[in-house]
Amino acid sequence: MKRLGMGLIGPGFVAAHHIDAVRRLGDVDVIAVAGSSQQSADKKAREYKVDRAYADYHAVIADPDVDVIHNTTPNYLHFPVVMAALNAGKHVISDKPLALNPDEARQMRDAAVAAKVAHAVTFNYRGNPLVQQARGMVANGELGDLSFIHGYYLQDWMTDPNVYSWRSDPTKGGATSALGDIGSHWCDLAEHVSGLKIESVLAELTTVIDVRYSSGVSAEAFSKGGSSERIAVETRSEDLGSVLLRFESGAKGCFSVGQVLPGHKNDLQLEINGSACSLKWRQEEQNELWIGYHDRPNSIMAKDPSLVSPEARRYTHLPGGHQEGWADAFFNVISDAYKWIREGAAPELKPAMLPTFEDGYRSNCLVDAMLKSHAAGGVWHKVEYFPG
Ligand code: SOE
Repeated sequence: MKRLGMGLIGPGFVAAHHIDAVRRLGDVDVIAVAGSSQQSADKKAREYKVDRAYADYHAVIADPDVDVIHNTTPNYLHFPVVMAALNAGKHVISDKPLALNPDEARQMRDAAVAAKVAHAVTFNYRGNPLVQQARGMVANGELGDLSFIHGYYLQDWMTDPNVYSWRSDPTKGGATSALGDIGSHWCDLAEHVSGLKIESVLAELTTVIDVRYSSGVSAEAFSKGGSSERIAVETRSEDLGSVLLRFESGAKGCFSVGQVLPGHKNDLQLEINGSACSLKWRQEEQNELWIGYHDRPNSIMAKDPSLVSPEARRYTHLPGGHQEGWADAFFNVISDAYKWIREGAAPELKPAMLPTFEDGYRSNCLVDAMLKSHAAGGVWHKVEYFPG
């Protein structure tokens, strides 16, 4: 079997996990990385043990040994990088949010479909076996009619005002912070697991820390603020927010996001209540799925290949009691993307779990509706989305 070549553009926090995941596949070579300068690219190439380092992302895209581009750049570069890769006929795996706004994301979706290549967005929480177990249970009708879909995604790594990165800079991160960075994951998961689409939203957003102190160097996610000399920068994008949801089926929902909530590290929770039972999955305890009943004791399903459905089983890698984690779920998404590539990337062959640019575009539409709802004073706003 021909080995595939991978090229990575934008080596930040998550880049190492893209590289680990493709190396774990065993039949993909990490050919090259591109950074913002030759110096940073060389440094990352040494760190990741990659032979080729480029200062210009066009060079990775043009490299004939690269079949698949992984885009891990700051948000404002997603559009030019991904469009250049698609124009060159390369398969693309991009970080979320797919784009700065729905218009860009729609163009990226359309270009990917026209290029007939594989396209994926790293909504990586889908890759967890118990998320797929929950999705299967809902799809099989085991929950009955769904009434309420709710939860949160809370973090604390931006609590320190000395944490300043491109995410807080609207020219680089976009108009949104918490919603785009982590609310996008929650909404994707809620729609993916429930099988229902959010029809309209009502958002209340806040910027808790409205002045941050920049050292001039963009901080990686989860890095500490540090103590070098800094300049004050006003931040306008939300670091806290709550959103009410109406689903197309009539089901209701709500979720909160926050990046400045001490003690919450990567605290994503999704709960779905149906007429027959409820399900709850929490990222920080991802090897357990809570099942709630009205007329018998509640139970916990462990991530155990001998207990989960066959569809979920293929995303487990270890026997019951052997904890799997964030990187394993991330690997599952990358693995499905390469499976799709190997099989020719025809739309009908896409693995059901794999999030694509269609999902990335949809996510941009959801966040945009939330921003508009808040800007209008917290009123219901219909999601504007044009399926491909
Ligand atoms: C930072 O908030 C971040 O790294 C996100 O960008 C990721 O998508 C999420 O999985 C973990 O947190």
